Amino acid sequence: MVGMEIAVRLTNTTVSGNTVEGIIAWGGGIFARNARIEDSTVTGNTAERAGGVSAHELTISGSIIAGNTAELDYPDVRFVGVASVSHSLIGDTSDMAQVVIDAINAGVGNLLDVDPLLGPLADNGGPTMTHALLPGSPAIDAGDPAFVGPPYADQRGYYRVVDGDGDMTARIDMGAFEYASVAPLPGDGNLDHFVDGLDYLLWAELYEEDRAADPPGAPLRGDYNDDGVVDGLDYLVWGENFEASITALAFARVQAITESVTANLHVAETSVAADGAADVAFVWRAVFGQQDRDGRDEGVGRGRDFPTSEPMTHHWRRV
Ligand SMILES: [Ca+2]
Ligand SMILES: [Ca+2]
Ligand SMILES: [Ca+2]
Repeated sequence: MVGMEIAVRLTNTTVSGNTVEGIIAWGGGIFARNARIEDSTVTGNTAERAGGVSAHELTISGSIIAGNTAELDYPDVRFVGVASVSHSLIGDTSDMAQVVIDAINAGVGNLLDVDPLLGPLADNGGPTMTHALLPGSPAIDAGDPAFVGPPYADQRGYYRVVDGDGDMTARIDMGAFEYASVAPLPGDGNLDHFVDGLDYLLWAELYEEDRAADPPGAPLRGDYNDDGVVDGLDYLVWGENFEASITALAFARVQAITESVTANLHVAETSVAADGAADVAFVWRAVFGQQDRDGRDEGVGRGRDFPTSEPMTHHWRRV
């Protein structure tokens, strides 16, 4: 078993359907000495103890840890030592000491012992499967109200800070999935809802970028026609969509459509590979420079965080 000295950092990631078995099988979803879970969803994992997450030092922000199961105790979360929890939902605090629960309650914006109303693991758009937030989920618009990004997209690559409850105020959701969001406008490489000169600069910077060098599933900004390379065809897409924008009102219309079709989402495969293959979850993060709407460009760049985790006894599902 590997794990006690490992640090894991997840951003915009779903950890779903993992199982660990055995006498010291702790942490069905995540088992680490130091775990940092940001804007992520951990659900449907199983272990003897601590079905969702087991860690010594634990930081959870903007995340959902719910719907995990344990044979003995701590269905969702167990930690020893330091924990910081903010703007997150923990579905079942059973077996956690009252002093710990009190400390989490004293944190900012947490929801304890409530059902996040997650859909099944499914293709909800984007390159990877996610658990959608269902209409009425308490996680909708329940993230940090001050959050503006990065990340600027949810796990699917859809716009991140979106008004999900119709109050005309855009606010990030808890978890890896942004409710009522949409795929980016073609040409909107920096995900600011406008197709403008900044997106041209991004395309120019990434021109001839080789997608094969990127981690699987990572969106390639600048690839505006989604054919895997950044070339002159993407410039044409940018030009065709120049000055397009998407507004909060557009999102409100999308929300209404989303609610009418949610019941038709198909149930996707949720089992983990039986061969025990330990695919390491990758974490990508596109980081762009700050710009303002007056057109002043303060720089455009990008980078990615790669996992600090190594294959463990867990069956990591790349999500
Ligand atoms: Ca939202
Ligand atoms: Ca843009
Ligand atoms: Ca392209």
